[in-house]
Amino acid sequence: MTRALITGITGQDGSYLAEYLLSKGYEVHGVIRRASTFNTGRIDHIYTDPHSPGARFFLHYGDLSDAGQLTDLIYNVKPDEIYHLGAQSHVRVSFDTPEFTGDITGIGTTRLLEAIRRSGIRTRYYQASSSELFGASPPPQSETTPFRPRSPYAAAKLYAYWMTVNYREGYNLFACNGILFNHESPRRGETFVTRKVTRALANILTGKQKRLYLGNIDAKRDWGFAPEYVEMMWLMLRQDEPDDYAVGTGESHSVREMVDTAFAYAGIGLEWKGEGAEEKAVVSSLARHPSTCLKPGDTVIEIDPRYFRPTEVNHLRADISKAKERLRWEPRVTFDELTKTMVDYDLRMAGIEAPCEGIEACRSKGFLYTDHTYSLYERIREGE
Ligand code: NAP
Ligand code: G4F
Repeated sequence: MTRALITGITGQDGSYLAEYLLSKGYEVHGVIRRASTFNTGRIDHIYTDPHSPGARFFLHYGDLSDAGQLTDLIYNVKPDEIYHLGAQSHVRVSFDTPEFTGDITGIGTTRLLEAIRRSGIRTRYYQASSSELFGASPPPQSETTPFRPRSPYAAAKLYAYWMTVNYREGYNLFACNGILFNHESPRRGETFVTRKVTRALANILTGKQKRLYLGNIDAKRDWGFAPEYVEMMWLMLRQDEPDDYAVGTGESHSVREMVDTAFAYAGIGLEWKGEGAEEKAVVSSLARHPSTCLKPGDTVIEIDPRYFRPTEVNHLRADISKAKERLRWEPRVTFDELTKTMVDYDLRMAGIEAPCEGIEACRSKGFLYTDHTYSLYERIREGE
């Protein structure tokens, strides 16, 4: 049985990857951090008692700041594949915590690579690199585009990228960098912009929230569907030779377009008024949800400069020619379907009937190993 170790298993990607690998018959080990509150909401539904016969899912306490524990873990588990997804992954937060981000996102990678080298095990290694590396380089961005990082997070990921290449070249480690563009899902962290929008939309419809405050709504991103991207991580480790791949959809949209698409799907037309930090969106029409909390003319979105970044990445759009050619990969879920799926789940989570066009689209495209369950969501659905 193939054995995988995942850092960051409690995160968006880690949780989907764990489900995906379990569906392929893997034994999956995950590193979790001790926290004073539960941080396993994304993986509770796949947890099994390690004592039960045939258990294939195991969690271990550890932290990317703790080299000794990482070395012990790797030596004891002896994974065939390691997926290093753990990181302080929030770009805006990295400006507030640059040193911590460098330690965990940057040096944490070296601790793990060293743990592999010192334990002497043979393994395949996936590094969660990021399109943030491209920073100020204009789109489309590919594996050969110069890296021009624009945040402490991106600088830390740049260091981790090159350490991965160095361990591949210096120690013959089968190590791949997946340079992944933004990918989202109903499990996306609540403070990343897409999820912030879809959650706020549901809250506005139920009257729990009056307004959504955003930063730079003209920034453009290449947004894909997270479950597709974890399949790519696995695929990279299946190749004869280790290499680095850019993974995205090849399409980009602004934050403003994402907001318009999400609100329109929930039946709310928006009109944008004003400019810069004074810009706001007011309700221009209400269709599907006759919400008692909203009426035409209501302001639902405002700009809060607190969310601006000292240095912004204006436009990311992937050139995925290499992944297409070498990995025979084509993205399946469109921006429209992704947005609808996220809205569907957040509406349902808020107890509102959802159109379910997004959920149906994902089902029809074969993501059958997951239903995006959050244990919290399950409890709500079952009325507990
Ligand atoms: P995420 O949801 O923020 O998950 C991050 C994971 O890292 C969580 O499990 C978190 O644990 C863990 N972690 C944080 N600090 C840690 C520490 N000190 N020690 C051990 N674990 C720690 O991120 P994601 O969206 O799944 O992304 C996965 C990886 O891909 C990250 O490295 C991210 O930077 C990278 N990436 C993401 C995207 C994207 O668009 N999603 C694109 C390119 C690259 P807790 O749950 O305990 O906080
Ligand atoms: O959703 P975001 O916070 O994602 P960002 O900064 O692109 O980073 C994500 O994708 C990277 C891959 O390119 C990953 F490496 C990284 O770990 C993370 O997953 O912001 C997207 C855009 C930015 O331009 C931001 O300035 O949305 C803009 N934005 C506008 N208003 C906002 C907001 N972002 C957030 N988080 N919150 C806002 O209110």
